[in-house]
Amino acid sequence: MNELAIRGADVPTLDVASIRAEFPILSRQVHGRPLVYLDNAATSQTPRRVIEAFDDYYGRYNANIHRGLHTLADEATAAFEGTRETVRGFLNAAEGREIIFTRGTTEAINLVANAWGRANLGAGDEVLISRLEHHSNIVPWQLLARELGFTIKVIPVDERGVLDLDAYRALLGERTRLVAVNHVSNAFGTVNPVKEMAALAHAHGALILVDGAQATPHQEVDVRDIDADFYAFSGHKVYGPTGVGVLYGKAALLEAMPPWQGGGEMISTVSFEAGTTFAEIPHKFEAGTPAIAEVIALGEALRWTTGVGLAAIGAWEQRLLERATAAVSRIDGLRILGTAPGKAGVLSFVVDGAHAQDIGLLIDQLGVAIRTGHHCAQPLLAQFGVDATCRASFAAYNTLDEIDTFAEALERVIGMVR
Ligand code: 7TS
Repeated sequence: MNELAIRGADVPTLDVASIRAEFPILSRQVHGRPLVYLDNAATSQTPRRVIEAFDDYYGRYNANIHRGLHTLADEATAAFEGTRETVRGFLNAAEGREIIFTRGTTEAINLVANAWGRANLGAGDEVLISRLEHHSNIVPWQLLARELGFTIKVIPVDERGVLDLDAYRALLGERTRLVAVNHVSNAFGTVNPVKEMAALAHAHGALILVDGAQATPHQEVDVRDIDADFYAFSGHKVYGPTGVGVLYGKAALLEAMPPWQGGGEMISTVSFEAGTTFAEIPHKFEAGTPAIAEVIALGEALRWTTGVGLAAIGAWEQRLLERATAAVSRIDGLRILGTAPGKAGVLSFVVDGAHAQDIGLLIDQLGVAIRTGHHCAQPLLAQFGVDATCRASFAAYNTLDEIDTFAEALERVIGMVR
């Protein structure tokens, strides 16, 4: 088991063998071989206690929240609101009411665009995004810009996939209203200096929205230290369920924003004569019955993640990344895309004479799950002259043996398609 335990300078040990035992899916076979799951940036797997949270909820206390004066409703409400407190702690937000549950990162960004954006953006204004963005932090701004007439400016990246901070400084100006950037790039793994970027945005009177979908699974996040105005992440990338995510927003900003979706739970009073008044935050932004079981299970996932420790998880993933990088670098004609110093556990690459899609399909036959395609980052891939890459991405439960299996399988597959 020595190989499976790491001990960094002040990083606690990660016992990967016992972590693996908590994930039922990791013992399944694919095409007759043990599953090697390296598509964690798309969706991570869920430990048993997250899966059991669904059983517990539907088997014991399924009820709509915030509205019933009966035992089941009280229990469901307490578990749901308990998760809000878990998320507050996870992000080190100042108050629970700054945590809004959404369907995921995508919906969180659309919420900011539609609620804050519609109230604050117009012709002559500028929104800065980066070339590293996932489509979910590009398209909502494009849709809104078409309607409201503001301009989108793009922070460039260099050949390593590192944001050009001098260009960022030059793009910031008195017209800049918002900077919307990811914390960690899903396609390349680049970790962006969001704290520094936030300070620069604020110095120009602009707000900053940080897309944390790829950061929260790999490192501790402190929204107050970053001084993020908005911060978004998805449950299913951080050992939790699909269909749930979070928007953090500073209380004063959320309070000043109009609601986005209307419906039950987000009102104070509704009257045909006097009109409608809205609930306080966070409920103003949580119209309708939310994904109650998913939110409760997300709480389990975040407690599991912090229990293991994000510093240890991040350090282990660096070991996996180093091993994988060394192994694939030996392959003739293979080019790694995204070589930012200190990048997260994401390995994107292309291979001369072998299309990414073919590699992905064939390596799946050997039980290895990687991602192939544009990773919803077409503007980034276009700069590098490719329309698809293969991407292996790592999680706490991956082993060094799995990395070796992946590298051997990759060599075999490339030999087949060339
Ligand atoms: N932002 C980033 C940085 C992402 O990586 C993703 C999903 C999203 C936003 C959207 O998250 P969602 O949960 O709302 O869909 N990224 C990926 C990926 O890399 N492969 O599949 C989904």
